[in-house]
Amino acid sequence: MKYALISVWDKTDLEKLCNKIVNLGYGLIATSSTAKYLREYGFKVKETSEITGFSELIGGRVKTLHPKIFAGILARRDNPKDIEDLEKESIPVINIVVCNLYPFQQVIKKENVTLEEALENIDIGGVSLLRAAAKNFPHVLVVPSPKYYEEVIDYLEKGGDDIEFRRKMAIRAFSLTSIYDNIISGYLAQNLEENIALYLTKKLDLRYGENPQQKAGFYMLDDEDPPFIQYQGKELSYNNLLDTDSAWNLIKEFNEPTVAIIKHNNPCGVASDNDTLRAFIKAFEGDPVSAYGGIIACNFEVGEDLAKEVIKHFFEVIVAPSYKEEALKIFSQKKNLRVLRYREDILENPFEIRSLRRGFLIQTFNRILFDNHEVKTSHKPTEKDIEELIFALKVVKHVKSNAIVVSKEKQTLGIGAGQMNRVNSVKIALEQAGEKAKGAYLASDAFFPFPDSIEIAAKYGIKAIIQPGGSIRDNEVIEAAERHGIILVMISSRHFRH
Ligand code: 93A
Repeated sequence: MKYALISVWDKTDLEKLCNKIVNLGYGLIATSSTAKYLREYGFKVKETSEITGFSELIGGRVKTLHPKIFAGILARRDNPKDIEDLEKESIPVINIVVCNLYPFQQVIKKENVTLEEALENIDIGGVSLLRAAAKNFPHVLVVPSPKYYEEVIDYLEKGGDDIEFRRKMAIRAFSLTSIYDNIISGYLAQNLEENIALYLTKKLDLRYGENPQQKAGFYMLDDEDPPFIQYQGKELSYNNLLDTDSAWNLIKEFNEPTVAIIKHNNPCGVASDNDTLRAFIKAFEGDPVSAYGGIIACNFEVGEDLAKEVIKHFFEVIVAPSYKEEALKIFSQKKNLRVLRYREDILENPFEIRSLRRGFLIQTFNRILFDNHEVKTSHKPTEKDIEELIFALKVVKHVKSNAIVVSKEKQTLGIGAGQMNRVNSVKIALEQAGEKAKGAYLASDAFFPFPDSIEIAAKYGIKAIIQPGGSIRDNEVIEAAERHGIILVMISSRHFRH
C-alpha cells in the first residue's frame, strides 16, 4: 500500500485534491484536525497517531515528528537496505506529502500579538515534512500550498511519474521554508543590526545614513572584499559611498583620461583631456561653485601635479584606480580628504537593487550608450561634432532625470538635473553655461515632448543636440532644429535615472 500524508493548516480545496489521490489507490494518513476535516467529506483516513503509536503530544507541538513518519518519506525506493528497514518496522511508504504551514506571517501582523502566540505559530513538524519530501523528490511529491493543487491534479492524471514536475515542486517547497524562516528571524530581530546580519555581513560601520537620524552600514556577502581601499582621511559616510559609486560608474564610460566631480549623486563637472591635470581643471571649472565639497573620480593613475591642484580646494573624497607615491604624500597634508582606490579586479553586482516599503526592485544595469543613431537634420555633423555629442551623452546618462548636459571641448558647461519637466532642465543647463553655450553641444536623457527646448537652445546658440527619439512630436522637434540650423542626432536608447 502506498500513502499520501496530509497535514494542512489551510484546508482550501483539500477534498478536490484528495479525491484524485484516493482514486489513484493511495491510502490517506493525516494529522488530527486535517483527518477530522477529511472524514467529514467521507474519506477513509488513518491518523498519524495510529502510525506513530503516540497521541499528539505537548499540546500538538509534536504530531508528525517521529521516525515512522520520516523514514516513510525519506527512504530511497531503489535502495534495498532502506526498504528492508521500512518492512522490519512496518513503516508505511509515503509517496505524496501535502502540507502547508502554520500562518506565522498572518499571526504577527495582528495588533498586540504576544510573543507566546507568535512562538506557538512557528511550524516545526510541517517544515520538516516539506523538507524531507523535497529532499526525496526523485521518489516523493511535495505539495506545499493549495495554489498548486490544479497543477498537481494534472500531474496525477498524467500518471504521476514526471520527475521534472516533482523537482519543480521541491524547489517551491525549499524556497517556501527558507522564506518562512526569514520571516521568523526578522520578527525576532530587535534592531537593524540583528536583522540584516542574518543575510549580510557588515563590512563598514557608518556613523549614520543619509541623515543623522538614520542608522546605516555597508554590507556585503560574508566572503567578499570591499570594492575600494581607503588610504587616508575621515571615515566614509553613507553619502560618500553612494556618490563615490556614482562617480565611478560615470568615469568608467570613458576610455580617454576623464575627471568627474559629483555632488548629491549628480555630476557637476566632467571633462576629458589627454593631459590629466587639464582634465581636472576643466572639470572643476565646469562649475567651481558646486564643486566645493564634492567627490572627484579619475579613470587614470593620479600623479603629483594633479594632487597639488586638488589640495587647493575642499573635497570630500577622491577616487582613482591608482596613485603615484608622490601624490599620496601630497594628499597626506590634507588629513580629512578621503583617498580611495577603487578595485578593478572585483566582480560587479549582477543586478541593481532598490527597496520599496516592502520588497525590492531588481533590474540589470544600464550598460548601453546607444545601439544606433541617425542624423535628422540637413545640417550634418563632422566627426568632431559626433565625438562632442557622445561626450555629453555619456555624462547625461549619469544625471538624475530630467537630465540635460551642455558641453564643449569635452568639458561640461551646464547641467540641468532632476527637474520635473524637461524644459526647466534645459533652462538650468543653458543659464549656467551662459555665453559659453555658443557653439556648444547639448544632450538629453530622453526625448523632448515639445519643440520649446529647441527654441531655447537656439537662443543660446547651441550647435548640435543628441537625444533619444520617440515623442509623438518628434517631427515638430526636428522641424524646429532644422529651422534654427541646429544639428539634431537621434539615438535609440533612453537613459532615465530616477
Ligand atoms: O507544532 S508542529 O510543528 N509539530 C508537528 O509535529 C507538526 N506536524 C505537522 N506542527 C506540525 N504540523 C503542522 O500542523 C502542519 O504544518 C499543518 O500546518 C498543521 C496541521 O495540523 P492539523 O491537521 O492538526 O490541523
